[in-house]
Amino acid sequence: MEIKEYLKAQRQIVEQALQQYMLAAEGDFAAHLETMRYSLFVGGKRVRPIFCLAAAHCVSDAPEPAVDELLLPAACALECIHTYSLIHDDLPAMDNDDLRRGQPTCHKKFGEAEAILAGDGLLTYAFELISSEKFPGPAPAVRLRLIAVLAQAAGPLGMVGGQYLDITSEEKKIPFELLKTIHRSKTGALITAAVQMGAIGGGADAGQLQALTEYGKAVGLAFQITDDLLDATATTEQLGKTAGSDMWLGKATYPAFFGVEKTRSLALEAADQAVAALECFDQRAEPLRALARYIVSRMN
Ligand code: GRG
Repeated sequence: MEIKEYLKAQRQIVEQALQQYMLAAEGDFAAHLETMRYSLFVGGKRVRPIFCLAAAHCVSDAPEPAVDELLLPAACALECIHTYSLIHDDLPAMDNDDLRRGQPTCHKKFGEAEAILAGDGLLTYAFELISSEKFPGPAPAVRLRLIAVLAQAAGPLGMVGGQYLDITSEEKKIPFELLKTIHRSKTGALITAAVQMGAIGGGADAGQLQALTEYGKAVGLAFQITDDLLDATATTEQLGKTAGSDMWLGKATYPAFFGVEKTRSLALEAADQAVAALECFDQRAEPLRALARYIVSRMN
């Protein structure tokens, strides 16, 4: 299957699950729930849930629909946490952006306090999705491992810590090592967690989990290098978010360190490393291989 068709099909599965598992905007909290739903359903590539399911398919012997049934709430949890991070990242106190996923950002649409709470709601609901027996999921011990992996990746030594380093490094000349730490934690940690959660949920053995972790780290880096590149080279229309914002905010990026051409080759190198980490897998890893190549060739 072509990667474009594969992505379309997987996105549909994720979209349907998000509709199924996300709280409806009704009752006493309807207005608050609507702010969460707005940012979640306004668009998005759904890359993290897709990585999660693809990693599970790569190691599990069960038919794909059965694997999906069990892991979709966890995959949706990843998208909830990612969406929360975008809402908070766009706030005036952070990157102060008006546009996200081609539409007004959550605080532009609903107000700042409402947007902060939309993020908080999505972050917290993510853990309900994985832990509550209301939702399908693997055995309790496996759920616990998924929760630990996700919490660690999203928390102070992962995405939130990376955001802190990013925000406090603006307008500063930082060493390349620090830029790598920022990319690894701010963006890479959640993508690596998505792959690891799929692997764990799909029943990976220790060797498979190790290989998929290497893949996740490399693909996470490739993703953020490409994000840096697109910010510097694509248009606001193509991105659905303000282009060139890294430069305006005085952020350290790969293009700022290496220029556009070298950055492009570093992104490809990271994608190659991701593919190389999958050497021990058979054709069931083909979607993961194609995803690694896709994320460095994407246009948004
Ligand atoms: C806790 C107050 C508070 C704030 C935290 C954690 C955080 C704010 C921000 C996370 C950092 C962040 C937004 C990193 C950027 C990662 C990235 C490359 C986002 C774009 O992801 P895509 O391209 O977006 O997958 P779509 O819209 O397709 O889902």
